[in-house]
Amino acid sequence: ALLASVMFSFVLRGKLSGGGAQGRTQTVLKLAHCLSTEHPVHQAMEYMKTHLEEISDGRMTVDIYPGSVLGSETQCIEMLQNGSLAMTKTSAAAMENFIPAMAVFGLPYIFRDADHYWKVLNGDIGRALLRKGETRFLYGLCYYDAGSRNFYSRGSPIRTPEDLEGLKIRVMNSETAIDMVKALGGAPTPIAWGELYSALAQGTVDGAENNPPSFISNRHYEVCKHFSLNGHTRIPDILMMSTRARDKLTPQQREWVQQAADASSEFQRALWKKETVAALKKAREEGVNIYTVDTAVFAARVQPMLRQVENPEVRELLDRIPEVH
Ligand code: EAX
Repeated sequence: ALLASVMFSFVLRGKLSGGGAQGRTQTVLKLAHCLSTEHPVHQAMEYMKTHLEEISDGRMTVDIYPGSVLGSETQCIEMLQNGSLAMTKTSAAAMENFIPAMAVFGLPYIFRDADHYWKVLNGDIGRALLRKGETRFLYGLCYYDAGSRNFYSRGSPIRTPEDLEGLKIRVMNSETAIDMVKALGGAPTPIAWGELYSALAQGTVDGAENNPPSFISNRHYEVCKHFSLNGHTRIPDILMMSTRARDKLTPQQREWVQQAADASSEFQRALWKKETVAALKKAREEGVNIYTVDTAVFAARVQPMLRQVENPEVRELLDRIPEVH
């Protein structure tokens, strides 16, 4: 035990004298987002922070403000644009208001499975989309898995599109999400993520749609006891940086940030699978009924919506995505 503690203090001292920010300025990047600290995407951003401190030898760090404390998803994106915030995590859905081509991710049933989705994200299409916001002060660093989204509800289950008839369903701040819920027969209601728990509790909406980890980490299972595995969309999360903040960094610092982001994306992708399984287990333990449904019936209902896409960039992506193998 003595030897162990001597070795421990040696390692600790070695670290402190070598690392830390002693005697030199430390660059601190401010990152705000809407998720709870239990969410796997928050954990990925914590990982990114630690990794950045390590590879920069303490010269850079990130201050994370979770839980919508600095504003909604859309407000955070706007803060990136005016330079008052360095980074945010946003859903690609909220990004369609800033980068129209991002709307492609909000279209239902366009990916064959998680593997196809990641091939698109990590391939030419995904990489080009991350670069598209630069003229609007938005620099995409990496994607995080946000799984597939599913309907959940308070009163009665949603097992077919007919069950959505007359139900008010919370959607993200996205025209595509609004159109999709309409196409399926529901009444879409945009509400910020941070306000959704109380909207569900008070019955302002009858249900919502999301992935299992989000359903669990914001405790929506306390109110909604029906969760359908209909998997209508796979909309990634994006770690976004303000070009105004990025322009102030040295090339070396930019590289560290990118490296830390890439490492966190890889970390998160593995964590996500585990957390999705754990979230569904937790939901069952909390008395939530989980339904396997005929997804083909949902997919059939949204085909007209897919045919009606007008944006030429989105149309082109819609044609290219099935070709990715
Ligand atoms: O993951 O607002 C939403 O539904 C988003 O998915 C949010 O970032 C939680």
